[in-house]
Order: sequence, then C-alpha cells, then structure tokens
Amino acid sequence: MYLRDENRILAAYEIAKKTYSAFGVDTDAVMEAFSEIPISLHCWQGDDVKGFEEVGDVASQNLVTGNYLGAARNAEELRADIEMAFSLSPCKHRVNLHSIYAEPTQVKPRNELTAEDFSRWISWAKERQYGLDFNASFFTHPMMKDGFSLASRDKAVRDYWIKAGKGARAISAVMGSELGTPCVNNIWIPDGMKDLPANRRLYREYLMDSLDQIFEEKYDRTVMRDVLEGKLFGIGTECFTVGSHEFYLAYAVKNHVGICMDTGHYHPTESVADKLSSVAMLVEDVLLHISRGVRWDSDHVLIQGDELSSLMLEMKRGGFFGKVGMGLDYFDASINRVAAWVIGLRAAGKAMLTALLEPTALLEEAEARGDYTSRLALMEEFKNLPSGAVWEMLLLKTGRPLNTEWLEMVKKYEADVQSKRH
Ligand code: RNT
Ligand code: ZN
Repeated sequence: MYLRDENRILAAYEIAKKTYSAFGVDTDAVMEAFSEIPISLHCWQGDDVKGFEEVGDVASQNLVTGNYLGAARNAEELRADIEMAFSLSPCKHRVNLHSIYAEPTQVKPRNELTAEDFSRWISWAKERQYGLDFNASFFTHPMMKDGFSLASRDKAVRDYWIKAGKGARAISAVMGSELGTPCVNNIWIPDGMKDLPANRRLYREYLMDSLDQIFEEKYDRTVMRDVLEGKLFGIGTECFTVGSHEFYLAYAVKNHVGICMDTGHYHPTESVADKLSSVAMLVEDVLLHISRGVRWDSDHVLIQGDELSSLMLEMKRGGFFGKVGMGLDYFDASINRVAAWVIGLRAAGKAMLTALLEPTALLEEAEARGDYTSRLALMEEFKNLPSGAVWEMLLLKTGRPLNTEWLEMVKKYEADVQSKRH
C-alpha cells in the first residue's frame, strides 16, 4: 500500500535537485517548462471509436477489442470521463476530437457538420482552457465503399468525403480561433486493399485530387494547421495502403501541409525518434500520434519503455518541444477506459519530464569533441538520475494524486459512475 508522506517527497526532491544541478540542470526550471507543453488526449479511447451518430450497423475500420463496463454513451459522459482523467494527470492538456463526436441539434449527414455542432465541446474546452484538435472521421459509415473514402473509384463517394474534409477544416478554424490556439486538423483514411492491386497509381491519383480540393481554401496558421497521417498497412489492407508515408510526405512538402506520425504505423524496427528531425525540419507542421504497437499497429495503451523514452529524448535533443505537437492514439476496451487514458498520460508525462531533465549539453559536448566513449557512458548514467523524485514533486505541486492513489480514484469513479451505465 502506498503511504503518502509529503516530507519524504520534499526531502527526496531537495536531493534530486542537487544531483541534477551538479550536471547543470535546474529542476525548478524544468518543472516550469513541463507545465507549458501540451499533450492532446484522443477522446476516442473513451467509447471505443464508436461516436454518437446513428449510422446503423456498418463495418468499422478501427479494430477495438474488449467489452469492459462503462464506455461513455454520449458526449456529456465522454467529457466527464475526460475531466476525470485530466484530474489525475499533471500534464497540460488538449483534447483531440473526431467528427463522430458532434452534437447536432438534429440528425445530419457527417459531411454537413459545422462548428455549431461542436459548440458544447468548444465552450467546455474554453472554460477549462484546453486546446482542441480535430479529425474528420473517414470510417465506420455507409458512404465508405469497400473500405474506401477519398481514394474510391466512385466519384460520389469521393465527393462525399471531400466535403467532409473541407468541413473539418472549417470546424478546426473556428475551434482554433475560439480557443486562441491553433487546432491541428488531421486526415487519416483507411483506404487500401487486402490483396495486390492492379492499379496502385489510380487510387493515389484519386487521393491527390481529393486532397487538392480539400486544401483549396486557405486558413490562417494561427487558427488551424493541416496534417496527413500515413500508414504502412492495416488489418484487411495488408497489400496496399493508398495513404502511404511516402505519398503523404511528398504531398506535404509540395503543398505546404504537415505530417502526422503515428508510432504504430511503421515497420516495428523503424524509429519515429529518428524520423523526427528528417521530417520536422522540412514540412510545415508535425503531429505525433503516440501509440504502442505490439507486433502490429495494435494500439495498446501507452506505457513507459525504450520507444517512448527515445521519442521524448529526441523531442528534447532536437528542440522540438513546443513545435512538434504530441497526441496520444490508442484504444483498449478490455480495461477501464479512464484508467487507460491516465496510464498513457502519466507515462507520456514521466517520459517527457525525464527527457527535459536530461543533461543534454554534456552529451553534445562529448559528441562535438569526438569523445563517443563519454557520450555513450553518460547516456547510460543519465538513465538513472532521480527523475522519479522530480515527478513526485511535480504531482505534489500540481495537486495530482501520487503514485497509485489515482488508481483508487478511478476504482471509485468506476463504482459510482461508469458501472451505472448500461
Ligand atoms: C488509425 C490511425 C488514426 C485513428 C484515429 C481514430 O490507424 O492511427 O489516427 O486511430 O483517427
Ligand atoms: Zn493515429
């Protein structure tokens, strides 16, 4: 059982502060910096990417497994669950929405949604000072044809989704201007084929034309930014993904839009940490979808580990914090969904804090003098600096639950709120 002892935390922090200061790192300044760097929470973990529309019994292009009790059944419950998760995380928060979470006063087609239909989300975010990010949902809908949207052979299908894509940008622009922080509008489409296509080029031509139409309207960068999320393959699209990384990267460079890199969307041995400086320097904007793929793009709940820590260290070493956006993207319906958010937020927060605390300057100095022995030795030593003591201090300062205290709070929330949803 965890025993809360604030004196122990304060004393441990003082020691940690001295340890870090010996390496030239100011732990107080790091905590300040931490509180300015937002993480965008993916709302779709709260309801298994279902949304609240009445679309009938259509195929979903996002594979979610599990049937744990208590999924949010409407936007109000989803907002309450998100607030619960945020109250247990010391991070600065944004919320990432999808068009399936609209609250229109009367039922309307997904591609006719406007910012009005998100007015509750917007005023909620405004009140609580969360930024918003957005995505048109190009999936789980009768207008998806054989799993295709923007790259369909069928012009009526493409036109439907082009309109949805344009609408999403207009919605994002309102969100960004209302909230005073640019809304990142992401486009991910599941279009692809299980088996070998005869004409890859045709679908990519369709996609290019659809994107050109979607991006016709220009918006001020202070209100919204566009990013494109590529993917290697999906279940059912093993042989061909129209929106591949190469396609989007080339498109983004040519057309001055941004890129979204999802850590589950590459070959398992590829590293998004390594890609960051290749992409972020040369495209307009970069958003990360931080996920955990287990053997494939399985969207497991984010936890600490080498992949997450190398990504955060690269954010620090490359000076990308504050410039490259960070969002979470995973969905697990087999455990408490609020806990799934909290585990991911706290994992991302700890990895981010540890990275911010790294005495990076010493590594760079060693590298610059060609002393690779010291560089490797120091990297290894720095892994065990007392970042945990700074983390506990941060939780104490922000009034967030320490250690496992949050779990008890989620258990209580589950008993009082989530288990009552049937
Ligand atoms: C799917 C992509 C995409 C989705 C969300 C729901 O492979 O990662 O980002 O997870 O848009
Ligand atoms: Zn993603």
